[in-house]
Amino acid sequence: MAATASTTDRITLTPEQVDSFREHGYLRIGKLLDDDLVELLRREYDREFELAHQHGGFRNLAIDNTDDLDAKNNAEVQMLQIMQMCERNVHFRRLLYNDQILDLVEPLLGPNIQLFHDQALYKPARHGGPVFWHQDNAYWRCVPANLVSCWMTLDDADVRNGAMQLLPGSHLRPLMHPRSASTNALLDLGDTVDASKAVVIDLPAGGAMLHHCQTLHYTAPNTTDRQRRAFIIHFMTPGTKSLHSGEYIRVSFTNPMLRMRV
Ligand SMILES: O=C(O)CCC(=O)C(=O)O
Repeated sequence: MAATASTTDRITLTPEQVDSFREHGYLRIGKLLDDDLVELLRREYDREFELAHQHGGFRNLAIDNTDDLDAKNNAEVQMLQIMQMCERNVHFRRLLYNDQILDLVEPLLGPNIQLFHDQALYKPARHGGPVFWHQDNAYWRCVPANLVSCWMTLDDADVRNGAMQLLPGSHLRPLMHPRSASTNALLDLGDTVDASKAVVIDLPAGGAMLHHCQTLHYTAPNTTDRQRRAFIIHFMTPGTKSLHSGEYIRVSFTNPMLRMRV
């Protein structure tokens, strides 16, 4: 089955790209997943969200955290999140171990790569909500703060349907984040961020970009007729500690080692 063949022609990071990531805190990769794989992942993604709409197991980040399924499903604005797709779907679990993706992450994170978590972030057509300006590590509180995320889109993404927007160089300084005024599910740095300096990363379906866990980023509401289905893998080095628990994040089914070279 061609769909399990994974990525397009092998992409390796050049030393200039690694330097650019270190300087700017992100890197646009471009087309990464081949069209057969994108088709397969779209079907599985839609199936998981359909099941989630019926039975729960997702959050609508546009509204306050709640288990009320009707409230989540019927909210006017929909910024939908399924955490750990890898625990419910083998195709997304397989993607965690994709050598091409790990080869992109290794020069940035080192040879031993552990999963922090993955997530699907879905902005439906016409009423997809924003993800406000934030640094991921303001949510996570991990040390060392050197996690790397691979953000992939299953649809063409541009500024109008929720492409990633980032502030270059912002990963060098952690910031305190207030809760959003509109939803307690999100943090929001609001207009303390100079959004005029933002870079928009347009990507084709199957495209990818990498960002550091302190790089400021934002995605706009989706008011177009096109959906925007994103899947993100957050990678860390073994020995990362969560300041929420005060504990090292142990290797487990939920936090597997994805690559080990020792
Ligand atoms: O996909 C989005 O809309 C937001 C993504 C994001 O915040 C992240 O990847 O950390």
